[in-house]
Amino acid sequence: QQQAAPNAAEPRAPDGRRYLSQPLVTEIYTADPSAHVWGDGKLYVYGSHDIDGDAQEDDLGGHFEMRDYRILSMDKPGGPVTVHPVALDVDDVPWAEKQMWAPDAAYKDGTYYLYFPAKDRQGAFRIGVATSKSPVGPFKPNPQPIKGSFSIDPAVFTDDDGASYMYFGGIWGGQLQRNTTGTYDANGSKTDLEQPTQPALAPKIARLAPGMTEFAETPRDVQILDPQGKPILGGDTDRRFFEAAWMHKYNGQYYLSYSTGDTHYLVYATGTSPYGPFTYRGRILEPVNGWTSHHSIAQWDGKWWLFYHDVQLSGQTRLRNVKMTPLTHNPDGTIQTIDPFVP
Ligand code: FUB
Repeated sequence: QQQAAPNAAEPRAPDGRRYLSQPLVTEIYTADPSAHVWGDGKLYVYGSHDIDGDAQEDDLGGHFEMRDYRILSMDKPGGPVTVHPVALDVDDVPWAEKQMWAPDAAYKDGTYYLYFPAKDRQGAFRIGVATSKSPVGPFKPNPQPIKGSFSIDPAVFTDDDGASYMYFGGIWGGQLQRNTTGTYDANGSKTDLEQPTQPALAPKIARLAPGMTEFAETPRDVQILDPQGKPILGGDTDRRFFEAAWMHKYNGQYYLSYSTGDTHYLVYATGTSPYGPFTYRGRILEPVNGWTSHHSIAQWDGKWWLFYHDVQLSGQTRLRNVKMTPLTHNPDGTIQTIDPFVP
């Protein structure tokens, strides 16, 4: 069989590999896509709006200097993508100083909620909430961060019974390791617990109060176990939680997925309750072109999709672009691992 001639214009990764999918938009840099389908059947992506700042790259993500949010929407898979105007700017958030990182959104009773992490003036990440009557904003922020919130990467999951839960947290620049006592410790470890043979730091979960703007309970740890039922350890960097928690429900099972950060995998663990415990099952996405990997999983138009990002457009860690690709659950409940490149 004859091979198609390679297309010189086709974008390739620096090592020559061809990309599995193309950026959803090219006019702005976008990352950390949290995808949702609300009542109108369109798909909305609530993500980070990456910008090119002055900060040097460092291990704590100081080079992610985002200041606002732009929401994307699509009417149908493969159709045109609309980039909506600024939905929320850091200058409109009284408590926030900088670094508007990965957000998420929820809908309840005619109101859309945007949840977002940002650093306060003490340099501590907190999680804020803003509301709008439109899925694309503009959003009006509450004057204070959510009481009891800390760290980054909020992901809000609403269960079939209407209860909503926020998963959140991230180590290293996400500061989970600096929030182990209930108070932010600016002098705490830069990375993690620094105890590789002890259970790794866990993502957090808190049920949201009916008004969706406060925690209904003190955040608790989400336990992630290996298939033998033992906690995943801090030194198990191919499987331990780093950041980017996401929850989806499939066939009555709860799927917690997350990024392993410095080993660059998106992985998942399953359980029978939104609180866990969750058992590690495998990888969803192999490493992309770029340091960070952050995703969401949503059902749309009768199919399941993975939303993720890489740095195809810029080649720079700080300037990412979101993508989407079909995701498949196997009959035994496992997820087929996706390679972000084609052979
Ligand atoms: O976009 C800034 C940070 O990078 C996110 O909060 C992390 O999940 C990582 O993608």
